Amino acid sequence: MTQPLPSRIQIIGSGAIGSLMAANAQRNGIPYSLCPRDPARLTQRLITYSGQSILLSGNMPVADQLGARDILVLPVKVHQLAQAAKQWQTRLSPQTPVLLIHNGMGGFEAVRKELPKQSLYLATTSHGAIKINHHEVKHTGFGRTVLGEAPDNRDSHSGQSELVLETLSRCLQPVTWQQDIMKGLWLKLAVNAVINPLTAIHNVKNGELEKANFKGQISDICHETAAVAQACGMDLPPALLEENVQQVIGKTAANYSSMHQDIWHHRVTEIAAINGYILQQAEKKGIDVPVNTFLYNKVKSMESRYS
Ligand code: KPL
Repeated sequence: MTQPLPSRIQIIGSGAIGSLMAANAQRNGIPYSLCPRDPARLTQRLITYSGQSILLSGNMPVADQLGARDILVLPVKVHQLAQAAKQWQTRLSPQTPVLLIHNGMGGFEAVRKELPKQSLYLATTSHGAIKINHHEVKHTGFGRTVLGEAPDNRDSHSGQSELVLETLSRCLQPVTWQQDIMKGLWLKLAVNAVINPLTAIHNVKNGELEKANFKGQISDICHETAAVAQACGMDLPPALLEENVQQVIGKTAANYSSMHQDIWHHRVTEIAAINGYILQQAEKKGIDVPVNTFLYNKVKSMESRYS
């Protein structure tokens, strides 16, 4: 049986993960369009994980309107999502699936306000990619991706989930479908709550966190995050979070995390959607999270030096 493929994927922005998806779409014959906020920053080349160079020669003009067989992909930071969704509100057919892929939490709630009836799909990935200059992206870490449907999707249109799964499996493989995607997002939240602020604050690659001096702090962050997750109805024991964090550290040892890169390039980080989200939920549930609070404040003060 032939698998369904989209007529096009419209990717918003021209960041590292969106560009990686575009290059893989091109390799697999899926029409795509990258849509940078600043046209002077359009990614034109990807250096693959094995060191090959791929010119993004197939980039199509930005779509005026998207149909049932197209997919809108929003690989942007949580704080940029509401505006991006607003811009596309009137350009989507009721059947166009919208795929969100970002670090941290709070993204789908922001998009849902703008697109109340659209079918939303949520994904998280541990692939590492870096924008090395305005026009080039390097795939630095071969990770994995999990995908699922937003918990409040109304009736999904027939074939939509298959279409999104098949497409993402070609653009960000390997992809696992997760029935309870919120659990997958919490697991990734714990990974980002550890790796991102610690690497940014200490100005180190992910692999440096394997050293013994970080062990206690990593364990504390996982215990705090597990307590908050539990209070939010997610059964994720601290030992499971810790094991998963250590695995990702090992697999991405040679990478600089996205928060390290954001601080380095004086960009707004995702701290609000990562440790900030944990703080928010902890406050609602009356849980103390001193280590997450310290990391949040520290990264905020680093950001405030340039923003
Ligand atoms: O998601 C990441 C990030 O840098 O944002 C990890 C998995 C930590 C890889 O660096």
